[in-house]
Amino acid sequence: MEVVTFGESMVLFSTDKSLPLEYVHHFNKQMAGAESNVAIGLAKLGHRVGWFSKLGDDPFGRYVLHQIRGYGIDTSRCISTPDAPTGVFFKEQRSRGKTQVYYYRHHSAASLMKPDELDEEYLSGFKILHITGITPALSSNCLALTRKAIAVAKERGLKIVFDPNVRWKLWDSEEAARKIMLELADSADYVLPGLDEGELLTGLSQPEDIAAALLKPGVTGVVVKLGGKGAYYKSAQHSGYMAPFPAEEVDPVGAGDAFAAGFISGLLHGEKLEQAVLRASAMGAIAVGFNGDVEGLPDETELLHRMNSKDDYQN
Ligand code: KDG
Repeated sequence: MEVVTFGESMVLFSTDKSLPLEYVHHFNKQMAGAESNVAIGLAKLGHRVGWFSKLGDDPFGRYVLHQIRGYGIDTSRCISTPDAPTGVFFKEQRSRGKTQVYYYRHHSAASLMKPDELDEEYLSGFKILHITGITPALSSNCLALTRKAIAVAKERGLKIVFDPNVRWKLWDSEEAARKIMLELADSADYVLPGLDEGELLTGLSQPEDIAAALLKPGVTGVVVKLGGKGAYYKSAQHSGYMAPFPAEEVDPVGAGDAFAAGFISGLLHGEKLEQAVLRASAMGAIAVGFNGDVEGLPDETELLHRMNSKDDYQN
């Protein structure tokens, strides 16, 4: 197996209309969750992936599980519980490309995940552990689980890719988010912040400064995502700007997860940092062109086509 990730996946109710939710009568049911988005992105590219979580023993939990399993992702370590429901959230479309989410995930099944449920042997079978800053924000037990997964991954030689994925609605304060995010960033091999997340973590505003500050001993590479402006990457040996892929933005939610999936895929292919960022950027550009988190994620052929058709990129 290649990549393992864990976190909360929820049922997402979205709408076709650009309207405040109080005026919406019909919703589309989809499945979403940052970590499962990454898992699906990788599985669609042909990688062997495991994802685990705790789901409610309810129809939504079964729906989420069947969806993820349907992509060929190993879900054998998922736990189903009657003690809490599967989380759900609603996505409001204010205008094209501008969305707002409403969570109903407090005390959800996933927030009940705990460290002593981690199957350490299972983790040994993977090369890369992907974590996000969402899981540690769900509960103190989820934070403890994240810390344990990192410790076990390090002990067993897995590389750790950390995407801060700051979700303000889940944190009590900016300070609480910063403290935990910095701890997790310091323990990762690769850190993938957005520009605002980089600012939160370092207090700096320039991508070069943010990347330099996060490239602490033990961290191999930092990639600062700049949205429509591309990305900035830095390792001890290489650094540079990746120009953006041309993209028509329909729904930006999930683009960061697509980027992470592309980046991890690059690492698995043994690519250098710059090449992995190129792959990541192409994934992000494809993903923003579709409504929904995973619907637009490409297979390897489509991704290569997109990468090869990029006009130019600069160092
Ligand atoms: O990255 C996309 C996610 O925001 C979405 O799928 C839901 O995991 C999610 C979250 O916590 O916001």
